[in-house]
Amino acid sequence: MKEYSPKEIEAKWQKVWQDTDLYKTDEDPSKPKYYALEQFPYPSGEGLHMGHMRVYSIGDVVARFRRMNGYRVLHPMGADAFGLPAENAAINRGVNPREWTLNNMERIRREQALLGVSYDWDRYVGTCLPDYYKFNQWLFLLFYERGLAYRKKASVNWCPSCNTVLANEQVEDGRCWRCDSEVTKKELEQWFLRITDYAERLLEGLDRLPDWPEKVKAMQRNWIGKSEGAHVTFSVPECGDEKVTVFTTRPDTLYGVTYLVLAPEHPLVPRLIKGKKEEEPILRFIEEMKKQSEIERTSTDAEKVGYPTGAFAKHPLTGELVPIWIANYVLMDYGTGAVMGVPAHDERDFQFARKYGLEIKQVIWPQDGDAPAEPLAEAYTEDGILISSGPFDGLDNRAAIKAIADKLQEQGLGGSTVNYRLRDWLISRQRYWGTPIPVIYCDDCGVQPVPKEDLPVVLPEDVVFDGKRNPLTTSETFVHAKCPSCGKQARRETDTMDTFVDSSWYYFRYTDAHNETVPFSPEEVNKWLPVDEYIGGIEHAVLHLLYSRFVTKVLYDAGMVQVDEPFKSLLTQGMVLKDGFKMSKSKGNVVSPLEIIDRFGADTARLFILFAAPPDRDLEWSDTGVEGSHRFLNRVWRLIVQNEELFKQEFTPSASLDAEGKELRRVLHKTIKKVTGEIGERSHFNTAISSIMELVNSLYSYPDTADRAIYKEALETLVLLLAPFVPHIAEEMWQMTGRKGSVHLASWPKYDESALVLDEIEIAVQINGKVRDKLVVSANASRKEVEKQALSTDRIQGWIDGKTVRKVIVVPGKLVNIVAN
Ligand code: ANZ
Ligand code: ZN
Repeated sequence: MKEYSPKEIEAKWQKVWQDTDLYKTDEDPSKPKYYALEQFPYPSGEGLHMGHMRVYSIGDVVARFRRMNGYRVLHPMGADAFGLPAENAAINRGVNPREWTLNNMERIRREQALLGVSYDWDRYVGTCLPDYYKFNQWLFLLFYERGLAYRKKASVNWCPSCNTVLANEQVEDGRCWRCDSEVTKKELEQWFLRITDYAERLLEGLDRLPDWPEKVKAMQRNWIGKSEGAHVTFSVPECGDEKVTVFTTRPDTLYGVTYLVLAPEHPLVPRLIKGKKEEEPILRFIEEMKKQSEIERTSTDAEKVGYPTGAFAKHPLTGELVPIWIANYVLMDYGTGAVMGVPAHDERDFQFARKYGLEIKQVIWPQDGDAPAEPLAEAYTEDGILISSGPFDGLDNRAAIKAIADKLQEQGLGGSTVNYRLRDWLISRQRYWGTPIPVIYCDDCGVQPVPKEDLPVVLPEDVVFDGKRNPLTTSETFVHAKCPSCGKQARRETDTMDTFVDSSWYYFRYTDAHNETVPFSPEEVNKWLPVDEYIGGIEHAVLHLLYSRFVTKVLYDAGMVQVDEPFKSLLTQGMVLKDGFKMSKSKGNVVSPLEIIDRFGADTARLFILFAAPPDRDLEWSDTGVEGSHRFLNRVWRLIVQNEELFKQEFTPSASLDAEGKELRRVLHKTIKKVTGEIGERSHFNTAISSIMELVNSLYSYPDTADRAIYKEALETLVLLLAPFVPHIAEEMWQMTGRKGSVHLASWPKYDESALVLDEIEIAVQINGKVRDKLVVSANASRKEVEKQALSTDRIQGWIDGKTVRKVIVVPGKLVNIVAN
């Protein structure tokens, strides 16, 4: 018998598929569209790991399943190819970052192909290639024209090890997302994209994404951090009535304000302390605060440290004077950088007031009645009735939130407002291996965007990589440019873009990958978007997924796309673990996909990975599991090879099947139904596979004497059901069945609901409670009929011989109990 030889058949079919362009995107407009997308890899130089293997296997099942179900499917691949590792390789090993990256891209592409994935390689997108990053620059200019790209001096996150600034989204617990170094602050002139303009729409859009994991949506909502409240404006009489505005979520507590607190970095601070005895120590304190991280400053158990400025502010409604302090727990980049202190009703303020002996004034009281005589033992943060609040006394505090905000609005002293935690997206990077920001600085004309017809601004090669400065600043040819407006000598921007800009729109580019004039044409993009299933890691829950949603909304506003949410459904795949830990070099528990493919074949590797867990759960690597998958494929293989003769024969389906034939038909249709639902509706590939395994068991135990037509049909259907999971062996077996064409273009089997109904069932026959026989009866037989049949079998006759039957109990569908003595 022909042996199952994965090496041979996998290489063979991969070549055939490539030579026949089998996975070229079907553009037939009469078919419904389906866009299946996996996050593209970063070509790091380490090749494919198990995480990749998992995500591509999942995506490939989705794409193949949809193709067989009559969809025109877009299933593209590319590489997210800019970024630091290429540049670090240049610094440490003197290699050329471009060559290094291109080699790695080639390698990962080769390794992806070994998995037998069904990509349309003609639409390949590599973000470091000038024909792609040209349009990164084009889009930057679009943002600039729309007032959504701007430059400002800001205190930004600086990673001393990566030698570059980071976006807020790239700082995790005060550390660099890439290298884990502690992030510090630096004052720099930087480019930002105005994502905050879209805060509300980014929130609202989440409500229209029922097929996204709740967890990811919650993380995005939390990141955007919407908070409803009010602005309240105090004035400082001793500083020429200078205004200080605070943001509060509790304007109802306004009459309880006993002091103001400014962030140490607040611009008013130097003027408040000028020439006072407080100036010296406060300036020292401010310097110290600059070194503390945001986390240290704001966590509730962190020590609250403050200084009085010696200045006073006037309360907007009472006209009372309250002292102005500065303190570590107020951050400059949240709200207005200033807070009104209400110690009676805010825990942090309470601690602060206790520590520094500031007045605590209660203005909300749980009951309708007299004001409290006792001082508060802790902050009262519940709802209640207003007291000591002038004209608002007796008002329910919820109503007072609005009433007081309205009053402030009326008097021009503030009013209701919404605040977001989200900050604008800082995209400048002081690094070489990225998209140059297309801007020129002219002494006479100022900031000049590079005209679109001059794109791309190409990365120069005459640069020095010494790890001490941005290499772009060392290129004479790059830095000197002509002003696009007046033609005089000018200076080119040397910052490059955050690589998350590159990946925020690549899924649009796939729809029109070779367009040379625009990033993509509306016509092509609208044929495919939104992405129907996007598969990737949870680590991008906020970063990539938030940026992509933002960019999509801007392109929607610019009329370039018809969707304002790019990813209809999101599948975040779990991790691959070994011995309970995430596979990683440092843990030394890495299993290489290529080794597994080499030993068992890609089909076994795919089957194992898809069978071991549902896609969104963590998966525990198991050598015995891999061997089990391999044995299963061998078992299927033998089944098909054994029947090669059968496939040459034609059968006319018989009008009435024998009992075994009927049962096989039932199992077959049950399997089709199960597999179809598990792939198409729930993405539970593991349970789909286990029901295919049961079908294989039924085929093995099917008697030679039973109906052949249904047996042959079941074998062929088995091959179809396996095709999305194990594409090579399925293709080979499909040819053995004598069918023409590729199994991957064949139609997915349909199930017949009426075949699922059991028409015969097996029941037990007991005598005095002990099982003595089994009986096959028609599923809709009456009690009387069942009783009659049970009493008439030879075995039962033997058991009751010489006894008197006292009673017969029939439990429909289960058993018959005969009482006899
Ligand atoms: C007075 C007040 C009274 C407050 C009260 C709360 C309770 P979220 O929900 O996070 O938006 N706050 C405002 N700006 C701040 C800053 N830059 N740094 C630190 N704290 C700041 O919280 C808003 C509340 O956090 C605001 O409402 C303000 O304190 C404080 F009984 O104002 B509240
Ligand atoms: Zn100029």
